[in-house]
Amino acid sequence: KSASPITCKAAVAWEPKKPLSIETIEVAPPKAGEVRLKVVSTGICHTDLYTLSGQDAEGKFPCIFGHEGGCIVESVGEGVTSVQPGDHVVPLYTAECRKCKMCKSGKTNLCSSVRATQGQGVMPDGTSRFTCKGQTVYHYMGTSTFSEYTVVSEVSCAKVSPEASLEKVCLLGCGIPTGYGAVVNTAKVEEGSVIAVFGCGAIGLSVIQGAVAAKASKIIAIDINNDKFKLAKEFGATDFINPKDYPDKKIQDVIVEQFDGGVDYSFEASGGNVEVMRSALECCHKGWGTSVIISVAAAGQEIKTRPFQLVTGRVWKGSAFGGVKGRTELPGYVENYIKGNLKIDEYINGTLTLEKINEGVEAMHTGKIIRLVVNM
Ligand code: AHE
Ligand code: ZN
Repeated sequence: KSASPITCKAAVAWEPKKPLSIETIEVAPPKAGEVRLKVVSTGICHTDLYTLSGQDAEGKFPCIFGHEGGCIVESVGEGVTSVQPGDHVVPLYTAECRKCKMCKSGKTNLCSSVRATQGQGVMPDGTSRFTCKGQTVYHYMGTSTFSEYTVVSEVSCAKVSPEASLEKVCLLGCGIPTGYGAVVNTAKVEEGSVIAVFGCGAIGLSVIQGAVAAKASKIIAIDINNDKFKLAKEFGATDFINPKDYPDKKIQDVIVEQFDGGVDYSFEASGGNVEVMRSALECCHKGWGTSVIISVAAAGQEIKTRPFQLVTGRVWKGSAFGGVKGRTELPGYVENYIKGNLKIDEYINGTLTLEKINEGVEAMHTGKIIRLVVNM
């Protein structure tokens, strides 16, 4: 057990809309039930950019963002038994304590053990482990992986095989399970189903992977950028629709006409566009079609449809982190990757050093990038 603070580099967000600032910070030792991690690699997700934009109702500043980490346990706090120094872990923004009402329900992955304090940017005891220039810096999503070292709760650590490269499995911290799990956990897509996915970024591609695994018969990829279809096709999408090719029609009507009354399942991975969420619901087949909302809409946004859509049997759902219970399920995702049954490398457009993280943030804004991985 380690009792001393670690001094290291981190990308600090001092205030909304400003570039991240590479700073020297102090990371306090883990308290009881906590784990200090050496971050080896981290992805950059659109949600990091969203919170940096100042639109996230839970955004706190100054803060260290990042929630797609590939990490090694550096030290553990009192009472920690499930991981030890040297273990490879993926930090979880959706913890899994296995003791709370949510975990015990068997109906959801939304563990409540640390969620309230996590949303306030602090550890469960109400304090932060990060200091910079004498100032307290907040945690983010219970993970804060844009730092060489971070502290997370034990219940937020998915221990995974050390055989897989952390530079790759970091992407299992968000994008991949979120889309894949929405298909296999939330929708429970059956063999032969016709599915549609709105948006072909990291989440949409992961929906496609999940749909291939579930043996969907048709996988319709929808995006307003034709460039996105190349990778979608490589991942297994069978049909491609660009709504811009139908300027005078609602895209849901196009899908209902072209696909025999609509799809069995649709997935909204558009990056939080509530109009797209409506289209995703309304392209579902009457009587049974189910639509799953995956992406995060800005604070204040609301969805709408005619109630008749639901009265006539369509179902509107949503899931966070693909309904994945991280400590239980992520080791299996890593095994699948090792066996060649799960794509991860294909998402990565390039790598960066922490010093260049703002270039990564800018690149994500262009929409041309699926994922960049920052190696610490
Ligand atoms: N803080 C936002 C909500 C953000 C949100 O919905 N987050 C997603 C994960 S985004 C991953 O890139 C999520 O899983 N939420 C479930 C949870 O428990 O936060 C707001 O609107 O206040
Ligand atoms: Zn994310």
